[in-house]
Amino acid sequence: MGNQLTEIAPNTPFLQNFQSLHVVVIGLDAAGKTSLLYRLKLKEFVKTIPTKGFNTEKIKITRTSENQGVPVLVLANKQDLVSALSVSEVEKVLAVHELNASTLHHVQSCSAVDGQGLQPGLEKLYEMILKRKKMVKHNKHRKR
Ligand SMILES: Nc1nc2c(ncn2[C@@H]2O[C@H](COP(=O)(O)OP(=O)(O)OP(=O)(O)O)[C@@H](O)[C@H]2O)c(=O)[nH]1
Ligand SMILES: [Mg+2]
Repeated sequence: MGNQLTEIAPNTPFLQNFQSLHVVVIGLDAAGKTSLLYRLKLKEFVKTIPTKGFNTEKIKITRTSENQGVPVLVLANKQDLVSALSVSEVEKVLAVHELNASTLHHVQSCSAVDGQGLQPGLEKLYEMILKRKKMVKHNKHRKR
């Protein structure tokens, strides 16, 4: 699922100056991707059906030098359920520590049902995107 962050969360004040921050949302079947998207867009929990294909045509995931090291936000969804894995368990099963040291990442607990955790998660993602942009710019200058 690919979408513009500004489209997903139009009412997020800190995103207003940005027109084209692209995010790609990936996850297991029934992880809650569509529910999270609706929660962000409509600010409510919407009953979903399994998504066939992708939510947008824009998606194109390739391993190019361009997307190496892009910031990663892991949303540990369904935290309203007692059976949900905790942040540290999710970190462990996804082997987050194996990400390249220069890949900015954050694991955020959240719930599409009540929306908890989504705002801090997006703020962290935004912060990582800005940091990454600065890192890329800095590296370009150093190579000159
Ligand atoms: N309790 C709880 N249920 C959730 C949450 N998020 C999603 N669900 C439920 O999980 C099921 C799957 O949610 P979807 O949003 O359709 O999941 P998806 O990742 O889009 O699934 P696919 O499109 O099949 O890949 C639905 O029954 C949702 O109501 C959550 O935070 N808490
Ligand atoms: Mg879906």
